Amino acid sequence: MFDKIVIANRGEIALRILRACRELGVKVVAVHSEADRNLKHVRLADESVCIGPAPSIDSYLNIPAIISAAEVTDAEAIHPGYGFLAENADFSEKVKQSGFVFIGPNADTIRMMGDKISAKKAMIAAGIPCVPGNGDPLPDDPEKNLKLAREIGYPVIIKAAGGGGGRGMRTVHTEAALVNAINMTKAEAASAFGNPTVYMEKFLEDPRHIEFQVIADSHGNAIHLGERDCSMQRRHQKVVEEAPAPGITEEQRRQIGERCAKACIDIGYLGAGTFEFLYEKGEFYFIEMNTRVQVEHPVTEMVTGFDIVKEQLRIAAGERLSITQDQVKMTGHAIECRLNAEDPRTFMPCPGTIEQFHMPGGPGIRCETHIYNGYKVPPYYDSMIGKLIAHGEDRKSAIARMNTALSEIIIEGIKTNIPLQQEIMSDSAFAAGGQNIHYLEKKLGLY
Ligand code: MV4
Repeated sequence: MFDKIVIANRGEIALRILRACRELGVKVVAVHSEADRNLKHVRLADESVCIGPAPSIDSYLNIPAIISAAEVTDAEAIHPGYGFLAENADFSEKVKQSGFVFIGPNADTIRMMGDKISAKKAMIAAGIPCVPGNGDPLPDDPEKNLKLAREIGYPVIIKAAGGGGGRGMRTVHTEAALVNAINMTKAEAASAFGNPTVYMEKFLEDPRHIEFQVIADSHGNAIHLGERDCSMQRRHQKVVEEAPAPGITEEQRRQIGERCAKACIDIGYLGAGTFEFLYEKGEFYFIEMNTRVQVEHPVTEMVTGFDIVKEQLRIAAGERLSITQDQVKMTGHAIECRLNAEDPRTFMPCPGTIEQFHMPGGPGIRCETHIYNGYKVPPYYDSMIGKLIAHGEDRKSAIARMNTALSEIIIEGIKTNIPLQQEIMSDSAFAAGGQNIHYLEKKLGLY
């Protein structure tokens, strides 16, 4: 195991990684911006290094500053968390070239999954079911594109190879709109991602978002940890996640999960990862792979009892996976509510000082947050200030525990989305389970 690592992130995930390090006896270097001197994990870390001014571009995205911090503190590895540089192939590469271990997949894998066309090609080759559409770059030939769309059948969706996470895509419902839509998406992709390449898929109108957690070691072993349902989202920001996904059978879980694990072995995947699928009419369709630990990883941890972050560290240190697939057992149900510093109705970010904070508790409750009494939520970063996770013997009891925790938690001084989360937890359609990706926005009256 490593003697010392750098945590190249902030907020709740930096604290989560620090706790995993503590359990493994690994010393922690916290790197932080000028605005983040009082972050909880910075106070708890063995050492800390200020890497630049508040704006992320000058600090958490400053590759030379982060690598220098690893050098001056004599650390061995760098954990990128999620967001910031976590899926930046150049960062992974530079970390390695500088003689440190990047806690995540290698640069080639990150690059392959960052390009949605090469990711889809790899998945088709690995036998993962994909959305109808060949995944080839669209040619500059309107007739060929009209023919392809006719074969797929309308509606279709045009997606940028450099996009992902909801960026760089456009749906097309009629033949008359196709050629212009392709040109528009290409122009936007060229300016946003520096890559005009686009591809075409069947547009699924009523899907759920279901993702499989995988983890692979450097000895050719890979396992899956089941799936999460992340369909409760607004503008591509997840709001509630849960595991397992309502209505998914043991057989579906085993079949898709094992294919994901096998795909990891085929592509030489290393570390934790997520296969994102759209799920419609009983079928799974791959859309993207995330090459990082995700915000919602705790729901998987709660139902499997498996520590994903500790395993990331072990694997990066060259150890074998600590369990085999048949040791993965799922117990009960877990739900996560993201807690954001924002207006619950307008969704405007709401930074400021936490005047009062009381953490909820009780059986099956886990609260992942870095906030404390007097902590000042800075305006420079994502508005998520924590996550509340409830585990119960079944979905109903997980919801009941979440409702209890939401009514118990006290966060004063800033506005939060807790009222919204209470509304979702009391929603009859949510209680039924299995709503699609449009449900929350429709409930909120966005469309
Ligand atoms: C789609 C789709 C429907 N059909 N692809 C949005 C984010 C990116 N990961 C892929 N996305 C979608 N791809 C096909 N062929 C609908 C979405 C989509 C979506 C997917 C997951 C979660 C929320 C979403 C919200 C709007 C659209």
